[in-house]
Amino acid sequence: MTPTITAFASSPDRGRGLARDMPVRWALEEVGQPYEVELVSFEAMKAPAHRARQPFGQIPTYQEGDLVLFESGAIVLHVAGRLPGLLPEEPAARARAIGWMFAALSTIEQAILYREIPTYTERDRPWFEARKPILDDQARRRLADLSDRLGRADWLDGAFSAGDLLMVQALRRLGSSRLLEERANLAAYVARGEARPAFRRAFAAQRAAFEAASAQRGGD
Ligand code: GTB
Repeated sequence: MTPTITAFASSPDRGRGLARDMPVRWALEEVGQPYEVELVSFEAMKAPAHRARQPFGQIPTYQEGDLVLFESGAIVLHVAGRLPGLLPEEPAARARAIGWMFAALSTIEQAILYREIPTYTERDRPWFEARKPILDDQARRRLADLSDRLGRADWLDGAFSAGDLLMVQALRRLGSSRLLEERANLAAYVARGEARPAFRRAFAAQRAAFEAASAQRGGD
């Protein structure tokens, strides 16, 4: 059965592959699983029909027969568990790869988002300029630890895994920020992930969806 995922009809990231359908698309491409995409508007996302599959009114979701899943990490884990390519067979290595998935989402991405979100929500507040370097340093500490662990390796624990997929995607949120530039091995790690054919296919697909939506609106 071909799974269907949901993604933004018109992504606010303007096709930069930062929305959370991107790791799901990437995982599906890595394991060679064809998929369909249902594009949803902001309005449709908040409607009861979509909330029945995603309680928070967000994308992405994943439907495969009777199975309906939300949370991009859970979806990537499900995809990685169904088909080979993203998790090692050996039980201990598999458990460690899953550990890296959680580290990506709850340790690294969390620090990146703590730093990023106030730039949207608190920019005009009197404390913002004083708080910014504190948030930068918190993220920097996490990145330094990750950089030390990665060292000169290509991937976090042997072969490329779902842990690397989510970690690279989390680091992509930093864009071309100096925080990534400061850690050359992490910048190279992200570039290695982005060079994977599966990443490129996923990226092209979400970019095409954004461009089609933008052309429909008359370009912007
Ligand atoms: N924990 C959930 C998951 O991982 O699936 C989080 C899902 C989520 O945050 N979805 C966002 C959403 O639907 C889109 S991806 N937001 C609409 C809403 O909450 O009303 C987050 C996102 C949005 C925009 C950018 N961007 O513009 O760069 C990047 C990431």
